[in-house]
Amino acid sequence: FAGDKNGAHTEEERSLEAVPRSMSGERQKVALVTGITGQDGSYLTEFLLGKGYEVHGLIRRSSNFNTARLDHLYVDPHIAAKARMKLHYADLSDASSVRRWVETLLPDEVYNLAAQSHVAVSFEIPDYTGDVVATGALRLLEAVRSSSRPARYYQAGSSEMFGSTPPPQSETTPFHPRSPYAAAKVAAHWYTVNYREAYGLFACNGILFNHESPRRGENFVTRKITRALGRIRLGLQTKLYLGNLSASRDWGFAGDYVEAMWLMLQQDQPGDYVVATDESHTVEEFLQAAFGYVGLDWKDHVVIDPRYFRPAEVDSLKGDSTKARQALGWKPKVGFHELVKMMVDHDLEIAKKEKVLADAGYIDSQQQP
Ligand code: NDP
Ligand code: GDR
Repeated sequence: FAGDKNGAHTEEERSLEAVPRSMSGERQKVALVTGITGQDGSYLTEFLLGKGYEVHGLIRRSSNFNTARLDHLYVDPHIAAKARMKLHYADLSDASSVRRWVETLLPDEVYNLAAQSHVAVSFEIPDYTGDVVATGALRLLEAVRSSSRPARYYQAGSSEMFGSTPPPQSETTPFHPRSPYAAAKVAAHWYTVNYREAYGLFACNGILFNHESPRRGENFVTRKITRALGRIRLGLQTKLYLGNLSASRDWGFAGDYVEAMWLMLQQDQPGDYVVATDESHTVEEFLQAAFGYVGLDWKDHVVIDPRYFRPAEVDSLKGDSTKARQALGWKPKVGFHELVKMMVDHDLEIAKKEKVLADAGYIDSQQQP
């Protein structure tokens, strides 16, 4: 954190941040990332730091620290020459905080990744989801376009916007959202298009299909499966409760997808791009691949629990990312089976640590994550 673990800043630090310079004296590019503590935020930050950027992230207050995905990137801000990631408190539901950081930092690029991103949860808290996902994007766009030096803007759009429109889905496929989350993402998409058309803002929509990793939140289906599988393999649990296994998703690796976000903002003209593997698998196929990899049969462990069914489901998503591949020169590097193995291997290691603690009586192995 700049300043201290609470993100507080001295005036001296602020002025240093306003015009960051590399060791050679050149002006470094500055990126502002919302949702930096999330899965994509952490991969994007790694990527941008690797490109020599200074990265500022907006984090929201929580009663526990929520920066676990970034801890390996944290450098004490007192080592000013090395600390190129800085975190500041803000919230997309608080326009004044968003505007203040945009105007203070005058970033070259803004990546809007913040969201209440869980589709099922959006049915439980629709009002809040709409406020953060749709109006939050509008607040940020407004802050960017009215700043004294408008940044290039990336909006984290979603394949959920296609909803019930059949695959393959491309930039020209009509939206038919099936959840409050998806409807809010459609609004954010059109706000972004509108700010591009109305104000000439360099604003891009990435329409990203599902992307996963060992850093995926544990209540999304892929990670829920691999976390449980690690524990089942180590004898820490026996059952895994899931909802609809027949839904089909186009699953890629998050580490690959953040490069596409950056590439969109490096083009001569702003635009909207579908980012996907162009391959689709059912949840059941994911189960088969994951359990099969460690020599288990998923049918011995999975129990269907209707509480995980959604009021309206998105049955089938499969991208057509021809535009991104041709215009951005982007393509995914990690395929489906490699992704599954990466996540299972990672979660087997976590389960091994949990087993040591459980055997020593430090944790109750019956308490599932
Ligand atoms: P995560 O859920 O992992 O991260 C969401 C981030 O948003 C977290 O940093 C979270 O903070 C932050 N956030 C939530 N509410 C607020 C708020 N009110 N103000 C400020 N920040 C907030 O999502 P992903 O990293 O997976 O996804 C990144 C973006 O891409 C999201 O917008 C998501 O909707 C979108 N997307 C994701 C896809 C995917 O497959 N992963 C596919 C398509 C789109 P905290 O850590 O405190 O909770
Ligand atoms: P999704 O991801 O809704 O596609 O949104 P999620 O992993 O939550 O669901 C994928 C599919 O799996 C089915 N499913 C279950 N899902 C969860 N979470 N838990 C279960 O127990 C379960 N059982 C079956 C779901 O019904 C669904 O069909 C993700 C998020 O990252 C969004 O923010 C993003 O926009 C889209 O991907 C693209």
